[in-house]
Amino acid sequence: LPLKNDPGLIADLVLRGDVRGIARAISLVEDDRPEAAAVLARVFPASGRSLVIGITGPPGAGKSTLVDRMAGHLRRADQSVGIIAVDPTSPFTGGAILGDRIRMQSHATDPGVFIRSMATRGHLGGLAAATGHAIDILSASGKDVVLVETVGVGQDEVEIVGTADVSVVVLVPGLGDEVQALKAGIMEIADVFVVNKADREGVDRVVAEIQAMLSLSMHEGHVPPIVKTVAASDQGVDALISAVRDFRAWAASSGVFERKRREHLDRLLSSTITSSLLARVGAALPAAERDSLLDRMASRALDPYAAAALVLARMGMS
Ligand SMILES: Nc1nc2c(ncn2[C@@H]2O[C@H](COP(=O)(O)OP(=O)(O)O)[C@@H](O)[C@H]2O)c(=O)[nH]1
Ligand SMILES: [Mg+2]
Repeated sequence: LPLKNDPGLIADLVLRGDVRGIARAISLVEDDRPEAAAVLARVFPASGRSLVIGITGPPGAGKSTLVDRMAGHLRRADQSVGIIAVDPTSPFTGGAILGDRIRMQSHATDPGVFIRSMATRGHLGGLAAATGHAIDILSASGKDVVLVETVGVGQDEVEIVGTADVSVVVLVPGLGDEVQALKAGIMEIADVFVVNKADREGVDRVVAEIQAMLSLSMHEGHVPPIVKTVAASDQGVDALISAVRDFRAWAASSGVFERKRREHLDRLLSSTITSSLLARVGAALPAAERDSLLDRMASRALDPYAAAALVLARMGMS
Protein backbone atom coordinates (compact mmCIF):
# COMPACT_ATOMS: atom_id res chain seq x y z
CA LEU A 1 0.00 0.00 0.00
CA PRO A 2 1.67 3.25 -1.12
CA LEU A 3 -0.21 5.23 1.56
CA LYS A 4 1.70 3.39 4.29
CA ASN A 5 2.94 5.93 6.79
CA ASP A 6 4.06 8.64 4.37
CA PRO A 7 3.12 11.77 6.37
CA GLY A 8 3.03 14.11 3.37
CA LEU A 9 0.70 11.89 1.41
CA ILE A 10 -1.52 11.21 4.39
CA ALA A 11 -1.75 14.93 5.20
CA ASP A 12 -2.70 15.77 1.60
CA LEU A 13 -5.41 13.16 1.66
CA VAL A 14 -6.72 14.54 4.97
CA LEU A 15 -6.85 18.04 3.51
CA ARG A 16 -8.85 16.67 0.57
CA GLY A 17 -11.28 15.00 2.96
CA ASP A 18 -10.26 11.52 1.88
CA VAL A 19 -11.68 8.91 4.25
CA ARG A 20 -8.67 6.60 4.08
CA GLY A 21 -6.28 9.46 4.72
CA ILE A 22 -8.31 10.64 7.73
CA ALA A 23 -8.46 7.12 9.13
CA ARG A 24 -4.72 6.63 8.71
CA ALA A 25 -3.88 10.00 10.25
CA ILE A 26 -6.02 9.28 13.30
CA SER A 27 -4.37 5.87 13.64
CA LEU A 28 -0.98 7.57 13.70
CA VAL A 29 -1.93 9.89 16.56
CA GLU A 30 -3.73 7.05 18.30
CA ASP A 31 -0.63 4.85 18.21
CA ASP A 32 1.69 7.74 19.13
CA ARG A 33 3.65 7.07 15.92
CA PRO A 34 6.54 9.41 15.13
CA GLU A 35 4.93 10.26 11.75
CA ALA A 36 2.00 11.82 13.60
CA ALA A 37 3.95 15.02 14.24
CA ALA A 38 4.63 15.56 10.54
CA VAL A 39 0.99 14.93 9.62
CA LEU A 40 -0.19 17.34 12.31
CA ALA A 41 2.27 19.96 11.12
CA ARG A 42 0.75 19.84 7.64
CA VAL A 43 -2.92 19.76 8.61
CA PHE A 44 -2.94 21.98 11.68
CA PRO A 45 -3.15 25.31 9.80
CA ALA A 46 -6.40 24.10 8.24
CA SER A 47 -7.91 22.99 11.55
CA GLY A 48 -9.88 24.90 14.15
CA ARG A 49 -12.79 25.77 11.88
CA SER A 50 -15.25 23.10 12.93
CA LEU A 51 -17.84 23.45 15.62
CA VAL A 52 -16.75 20.84 18.18
CA ILE A 53 -19.57 19.47 20.30
CA GLY A 54 -18.78 17.21 23.26
CA ILE A 55 -21.51 14.81 24.36
CA THR A 56 -20.95 13.17 27.70
CA GLY A 57 -22.94 11.32 30.33
CA PRO A 58 -23.24 7.95 32.02
CA PRO A 59 -23.15 4.67 30.08
CA GLY A 60 -26.50 3.81 28.55
CA ALA A 61 -27.84 7.37 28.66
CA GLY A 62 -28.34 7.28 24.91
CA LYS A 63 -25.32 9.32 23.84
CA SER A 64 -24.55 7.25 20.75
CA THR A 65 -28.19 7.28 19.72
CA LEU A 66 -28.31 11.03 20.22
CA VAL A 67 -25.07 11.56 18.28
CA ASP A 68 -26.51 9.50 15.45
CA ARG A 69 -29.67 11.64 15.43
CA MET A 70 -27.70 14.88 15.61
CA ALA A 71 -25.61 13.75 12.66
CA GLY A 72 -28.80 13.09 10.74
CA HIS A 73 -30.17 16.56 11.46
CA LEU A 74 -26.87 18.21 10.57
CA ARG A 75 -26.64 16.26 7.33
CA ARG A 76 -30.12 17.39 6.35
CA ALA A 77 -28.89 20.95 6.92
CA ASP A 78 -26.04 20.15 4.52
CA GLN A 79 -23.34 20.09 7.20
CA SER A 80 -20.54 17.52 7.03
CA VAL A 81 -19.94 15.67 10.29
CA GLY A 82 -17.06 13.93 12.03
CA ILE A 83 -17.82 11.65 14.97
CA ILE A 84 -15.33 10.47 17.59
CA ALA A 85 -16.50 7.99 20.20
CA VAL A 86 -14.40 7.49 23.33
CA ASP A 87 -15.75 4.79 25.58
CA PRO A 88 -13.40 3.08 28.01
CA THR A 89 -16.30 1.14 29.49
CA SER A 90 -16.48 -0.83 26.29
CA PRO A 91 -14.96 -4.31 26.33
CA PHE A 92 -13.20 -3.33 23.11
CA THR A 93 -10.37 -0.88 23.58
CA GLY A 94 -11.54 0.81 20.43
CA GLY A 95 -14.53 2.24 22.18
CA ALA A 96 -18.01 0.88 21.94
CA ILE A 97 -17.28 -0.31 18.44
CA LEU A 98 -20.06 -2.80 18.18
CA GLY A 99 -22.82 -0.80 19.82
CA ASP A 100 -21.80 2.48 18.26
CA ARG A 101 -21.50 1.01 14.78
CA ILE A 102 -24.96 -0.43 15.08
CA ARG A 103 -26.45 2.74 16.46
CA MET A 104 -24.70 4.92 13.91
CA GLN A 105 -25.30 2.61 11.00
CA SER A 106 -27.65 5.03 9.31
CA HIS A 107 -24.57 7.00 8.20
CA ALA A 108 -22.40 4.06 7.17
CA THR A 109 -22.60 4.85 3.46
CA ASP A 110 -22.69 8.65 3.72
CA PRO A 111 -19.35 10.20 2.70
CA GLY A 112 -20.38 13.35 4.58
CA VAL A 113 -20.06 11.51 7.89
CA PHE A 114 -16.83 10.10 9.27
CA ILE A 115 -17.15 7.87 12.36
CA ARG A 116 -14.27 6.73 14.48
CA SER A 117 -13.86 5.11 17.90
CA MET A 118 -10.71 6.03 19.81
CA ALA A 119 -8.65 3.35 21.49
CA THR A 120 -8.63 4.33 25.14
CA ARG A 121 -5.41 2.72 26.30
CA GLY A 122 -1.75 3.33 25.78
CA HIS A 123 -1.61 7.07 25.21
CA LEU A 124 1.58 8.53 26.61
CA GLY A 125 0.30 12.07 26.45
CA GLY A 126 -3.13 11.09 27.58
CA LEU A 127 -6.29 10.20 25.83
CA ALA A 128 -7.34 13.84 25.78
CA ALA A 129 -4.32 14.82 23.70
CA ALA A 130 -4.88 12.00 21.20
CA THR A 131 -8.54 12.96 20.96
CA GLY A 132 -7.56 16.61 20.50
CA HIS A 133 -5.32 15.67 17.58
CA ALA A 134 -8.09 13.55 16.07
CA ILE A 135 -10.46 16.52 16.31
CA ASP A 136 -7.92 18.70 14.51
CA ILE A 137 -7.53 16.10 11.77
CA LEU A 138 -11.28 15.95 11.24
CA SER A 139 -11.49 19.71 11.27
CA ALA A 140 -8.68 19.99 8.72
CA SER A 141 -10.51 17.48 6.55
CA GLY A 142 -13.30 20.04 6.26
CA LYS A 143 -15.92 18.68 8.59
CA ASP A 144 -18.33 21.45 9.58
CA VAL A 145 -19.18 19.83 12.89
CA VAL A 146 -17.24 17.34 15.02
CA LEU A 147 -19.23 15.38 17.60
CA VAL A 148 -17.21 13.81 20.40
CA GLU A 149 -18.96 11.20 22.53
CA THR A 150 -17.39 10.37 25.90
CA VAL A 151 -18.51 8.51 28.98
CA GLY A 152 -18.55 10.90 31.89
CA VAL A 153 -16.61 8.80 34.32
CA GLY A 154 -12.96 9.69 34.65
CA GLN A 155 -10.55 12.59 34.56
CA ASP A 156 -9.58 11.79 30.98
CA GLU A 157 -13.17 12.14 29.89
CA VAL A 158 -13.65 15.39 31.74
CA GLU A 159 -10.56 16.67 29.97
CA ILE A 160 -11.83 15.52 26.61
CA VAL A 161 -15.08 17.35 27.13
CA GLY A 162 -12.92 20.38 27.84
CA THR A 163 -11.61 20.20 24.29
CA ALA A 164 -15.08 20.86 22.90
CA ASP A 165 -16.48 24.27 22.04
CA VAL A 166 -19.83 23.28 23.46
CA SER A 167 -20.28 20.63 26.15
CA VAL A 168 -23.53 18.72 26.26
CA VAL A 169 -24.20 16.65 29.38
CA VAL A 170 -26.76 13.88 28.91
CA LEU A 171 -28.76 12.60 31.85
CA VAL A 172 -31.73 10.26 32.03
CA PRO A 173 -34.61 9.65 34.44
CA GLY A 174 -34.02 7.10 37.14
CA LEU A 175 -30.36 7.80 37.73
CA GLY A 176 -30.89 8.82 41.32
CA ASP A 177 -27.59 9.27 43.02
CA GLU A 178 -25.70 9.49 39.78
CA VAL A 179 -26.71 13.09 39.24
CA GLN A 180 -25.14 13.67 42.61
CA ALA A 181 -22.00 11.77 41.67
CA LEU A 182 -21.65 13.46 38.31
CA LYS A 183 -21.95 16.87 39.93
CA ALA A 184 -18.37 16.84 41.08
CA GLY A 185 -16.95 16.36 37.62
CA ILE A 186 -18.90 17.13 34.52
CA MET A 187 -21.84 19.09 35.83
CA GLU A 188 -19.87 22.33 36.08
CA ILE A 189 -18.67 22.14 32.53
CA ALA A 190 -22.10 21.62 30.98
CA ASP A 191 -23.08 24.32 28.50
CA VAL A 192 -26.27 22.49 27.61
CA PHE A 193 -28.09 19.78 29.54
CA VAL A 194 -30.05 17.02 27.86
CA VAL A 195 -32.54 14.87 29.67
CA ASN A 196 -32.80 11.97 27.26
CA LYS A 197 -35.32 9.13 27.45
CA ALA A 198 -37.98 11.73 28.07
CA ASP A 199 -40.44 8.98 27.15
CA ARG A 200 -39.79 7.50 30.56
CA GLU A 201 -41.16 8.35 33.95
CA GLY A 202 -39.32 10.80 36.17
CA VAL A 203 -38.21 13.31 33.53
CA ASP A 204 -39.48 16.29 35.44
CA ARG A 205 -37.70 15.18 38.59
CA VAL A 206 -34.36 15.11 36.76
CA VAL A 207 -35.07 18.54 35.27
CA ALA A 208 -35.88 19.86 38.74
CA GLU A 209 -32.68 18.37 40.17
CA ILE A 210 -30.60 20.02 37.49
CA GLN A 211 -32.38 23.33 38.03
CA ALA A 212 -31.78 23.11 41.77
CA MET A 213 -28.12 22.45 41.13
CA LEU A 214 -27.86 25.28 38.63
CA SER A 215 -29.36 27.73 41.09
CA LEU A 216 -26.35 27.11 43.32
CA SER A 217 -23.70 27.47 40.65
CA MET A 218 -22.08 30.22 38.68
CA HIS A 219 -22.16 29.92 34.94
CA GLU A 220 -20.56 33.12 33.75
CA GLY A 221 -23.73 34.85 32.68
CA HIS A 222 -24.97 31.87 30.76
CA VAL A 223 -27.45 29.54 32.40
CA PRO A 224 -27.26 26.18 30.61
CA PRO A 225 -30.60 25.30 29.04
CA ILE A 226 -32.16 21.91 29.73
CA VAL A 227 -33.42 20.13 26.62
CA LYS A 228 -35.65 17.08 26.79
CA THR A 229 -35.07 14.49 24.09
CA VAL A 230 -36.19 11.06 23.04
CA ALA A 231 -33.20 10.08 20.94
CA ALA A 232 -34.72 6.70 20.16
CA SER A 233 -37.56 8.36 18.25
CA ASP A 234 -35.71 11.50 17.16
CA GLN A 235 -37.62 13.95 19.33
CA GLY A 236 -36.11 17.18 20.66
CA VAL A 237 -32.97 16.90 18.56
CA ASP A 238 -33.62 20.10 16.59
CA ALA A 239 -34.11 21.93 19.89
CA LEU A 240 -30.82 20.49 21.11
CA ILE A 241 -28.93 21.66 18.03
CA SER A 242 -30.51 25.11 18.39
CA ALA A 243 -29.43 25.25 22.03
CA VAL A 244 -25.90 24.31 21.00
CA ARG A 245 -25.83 27.00 18.31
CA ASP A 246 -27.22 29.57 20.73
CA PHE A 247 -24.48 28.78 23.21
CA ARG A 248 -21.86 28.99 20.48
CA ALA A 249 -23.14 32.43 19.46
CA TRP A 250 -23.21 33.64 23.07
CA ALA A 251 -19.73 32.25 23.70
CA ALA A 252 -18.38 34.08 20.66
CA SER A 253 -19.87 37.41 21.66
CA SER A 254 -18.84 37.14 25.31
CA GLY A 255 -15.26 36.06 24.68
CA VAL A 256 -15.84 32.68 26.32
CA PHE A 257 -15.24 30.91 23.01
CA GLU A 258 -11.79 32.46 22.55
CA ARG A 259 -10.88 31.72 26.15
CA LYS A 260 -12.01 28.10 25.94
CA ARG A 261 -10.03 27.52 22.77
CA ARG A 262 -6.94 29.08 24.32
CA GLU A 263 -7.26 26.94 27.44
CA HIS A 264 -7.62 23.94 25.21
CA LEU A 265 -4.44 24.84 23.31
CA ASP A 266 -2.66 25.37 26.61
CA ARG A 267 -3.59 21.88 27.79
CA LEU A 268 -2.69 20.44 24.42
CA LEU A 269 0.73 22.05 24.62
CA SER A 270 1.33 20.63 28.09
CA SER A 271 0.19 17.14 27.23
CA THR A 272 2.16 17.14 23.99
CA ILE A 273 5.31 18.19 25.84
CA THR A 274 4.70 15.42 28.35
CA SER A 275 4.22 12.78 25.71
CA SER A 276 7.25 13.94 23.69
CA LEU A 277 9.46 13.83 26.75
CA LEU A 278 8.17 10.45 27.87
CA ALA A 279 8.69 9.04 24.41
CA ARG A 280 12.28 10.32 24.35
CA VAL A 281 13.00 8.99 27.80
CA GLY A 282 11.51 5.67 26.81
CA ALA A 283 13.76 5.52 23.77
CA ALA A 284 16.89 6.66 25.59
CA LEU A 285 16.62 4.61 28.75
CA PRO A 286 17.49 0.93 28.30
CA ALA A 287 15.02 -1.43 29.90
CA ALA A 288 17.69 -2.91 32.15
CA GLU A 289 18.57 0.51 33.48
CA ARG A 290 14.94 1.36 34.08
CA ASP A 291 14.58 -1.91 35.95
CA SER A 292 17.53 -1.18 38.19
CA LEU A 293 16.09 2.29 38.95
CA LEU A 294 12.77 0.67 39.83
CA ASP A 295 14.59 -1.86 42.03
CA ARG A 296 16.26 0.93 43.96
CA MET A 297 12.96 2.77 44.28
CA ALA A 298 11.24 -0.42 45.47
CA SER A 299 13.82 -0.85 48.20
CA ARG A 300 13.29 2.84 49.11
CA ALA A 301 16.93 3.59 48.38
CA LEU A 302 15.92 6.05 45.68
CA ASP A 303 13.02 8.49 45.82
CA PRO A 304 10.99 9.38 42.69
CA TYR A 305 12.47 12.90 42.41
CA ALA A 306 16.01 11.55 42.61
CA ALA A 307 15.22 8.80 40.11
CA ALA A 308 13.74 11.32 37.67
CA ALA A 309 16.76 13.58 38.15
CA LEU A 310 19.08 10.68 37.28
CA VAL A 311 17.15 9.94 34.11
CA LEU A 312 17.09 13.61 33.06
CA ALA A 313 20.79 13.97 33.80
CA ARG A 314 21.49 10.95 31.64
CA MET A 315 19.65 12.75 28.82
CA GLY A 316 21.62 15.94 29.37
CA MET A 317 18.57 17.69 30.78
CA SER A 318 19.54 18.23 34.38
N1 LIG B 1 -36.59 4.58 25.97
C1 LIG B 1 -35.56 5.17 25.36
N2 LIG B 1 -34.45 4.46 25.08
C2 LIG B 1 -33.44 5.09 24.46
C3 LIG B 1 -33.50 6.46 24.12
N3 LIG B 1 -32.34 6.80 23.55
C4 LIG B 1 -31.56 5.70 23.53
N4 LIG B 1 -32.23 4.66 24.08
C5 LIG B 1 -31.74 3.28 24.25
O1 LIG B 1 -30.80 3.25 25.32
C6 LIG B 1 -29.79 2.26 25.08
C7 LIG B 1 -28.41 2.87 25.20
O2 LIG B 1 -28.21 3.77 24.14
P1 LIG B 1 -26.77 4.24 23.68
O3 LIG B 1 -27.00 5.28 22.64
O4 LIG B 1 -25.89 3.10 23.32
O5 LIG B 1 -26.21 4.89 25.02
P2 LIG B 1 -24.72 5.38 25.37
O6 LIG B 1 -24.06 4.32 26.15
O7 LIG B 1 -24.95 6.59 26.21
O8 LIG B 1 -24.03 5.69 24.09
C8 LIG B 1 -30.09 1.70 23.69
O9 LIG B 1 -30.80 0.51 23.84
C9 LIG B 1 -30.96 2.76 23.06
O10 LIG B 1 -31.81 2.26 22.08
C10 LIG B 1 -34.71 7.19 24.43
O11 LIG B 1 -34.83 8.38 24.18
N5 LIG B 1 -35.70 6.50 25.06
MG1 LIG C 1 -22.16 5.08 23.31
